[in-house]
Amino acid sequence: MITSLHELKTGIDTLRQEFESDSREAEEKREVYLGKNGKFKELTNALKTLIPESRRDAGRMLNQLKEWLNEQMPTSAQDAVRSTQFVDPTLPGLDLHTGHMHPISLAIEEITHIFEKIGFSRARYPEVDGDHYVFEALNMPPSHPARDEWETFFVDMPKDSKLGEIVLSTHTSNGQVREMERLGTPPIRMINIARCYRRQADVTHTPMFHQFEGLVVDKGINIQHLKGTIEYFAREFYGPTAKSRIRPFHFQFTEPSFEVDFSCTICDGKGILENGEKCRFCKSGWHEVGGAGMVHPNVLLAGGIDPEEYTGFAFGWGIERTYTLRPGLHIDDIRSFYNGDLSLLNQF
Ligand code: FA5
Repeated sequence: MITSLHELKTGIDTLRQEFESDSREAEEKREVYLGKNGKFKELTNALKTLIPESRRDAGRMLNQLKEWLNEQMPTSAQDAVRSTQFVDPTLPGLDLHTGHMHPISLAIEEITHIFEKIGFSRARYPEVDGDHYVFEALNMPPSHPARDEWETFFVDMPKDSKLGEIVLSTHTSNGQVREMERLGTPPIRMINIARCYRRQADVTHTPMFHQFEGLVVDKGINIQHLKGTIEYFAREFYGPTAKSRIRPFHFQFTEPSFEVDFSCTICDGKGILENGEKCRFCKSGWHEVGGAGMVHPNVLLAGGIDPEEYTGFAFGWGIERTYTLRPGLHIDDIRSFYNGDLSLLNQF
């Protein structure tokens, strides 16, 4: 029991010496010296046992001791910085894994932007549409054999008096006559990007896929405008060395019609790699991406436009297919776009 200031001073000095030679970890030391039943608490009992006149000085001495003890025992954060294991608090934190938009959404944004730069406007038309816009207005009357090529999903519901049978649109060309009807008079410069559906599934086909459809109608539009637009897209999307070509083909709604190819980005359109081997990605130097052609006069008529006065071109390409040709991407199976395959998604 402490009964004089002298005894208290001796107790304080002893505690300091003991503390200085104590090799315990800071946390443990804090508990032993400043804890609820710690050594400092023991000394404070003197405040009860000293005569009242000495208590003021005793309080001052004990406060000084407490301050000193606190200085000797840093908080754990300071402790970490001072510890032998160096921590640099200015380093950037751990990179959090963040997601991003789906590649198809990114492509839609990019493709829209590319065409907007040359005066096209994005249009959107129903993906559940009628036979009228998907086939009939596109110069494919009922029972026409050309309809067989579009492996169509029919919706099990009554026919619509104007639209006919309801189908899941097989291509974005259903927007052609809709856009002509919407605008009435040319000029028309539409880019229609939408989901399409066909009864197909393999490494290059999915039952649901995306197309982007260009339609330009005005006075004096010819094949050179079509070819120039295709070249422009190839260079914007694949890079300045990309080339394009058109090959004769047949679609009911364009005349003449073409298939559109872009040069292979692996072998630069040569079909042969630098080491002399045949390019296994393309085999011939080219990849087909979709169709194109000059709008058939019957389609202009269906849209209420006089084919004697106006001409137009149209093209329709698959987004998934267009992506598989992009340099730096490895997409062996386009079904991976839709089954959550991270090896594909992480490439974007
Ligand atoms: C058409 O769909 C025409 N409407 C294109 C067109 C538009 C021609 C305007 C003339 C004028 P095609 O059936 O070839 O054409 O399809 C075009 C592209 O869509 C294909 O080259 C391919 O890239 C993509 N495509 C078609 N079916 C699928 C599918 N099941 N899965 C993924 N992509 C597909």
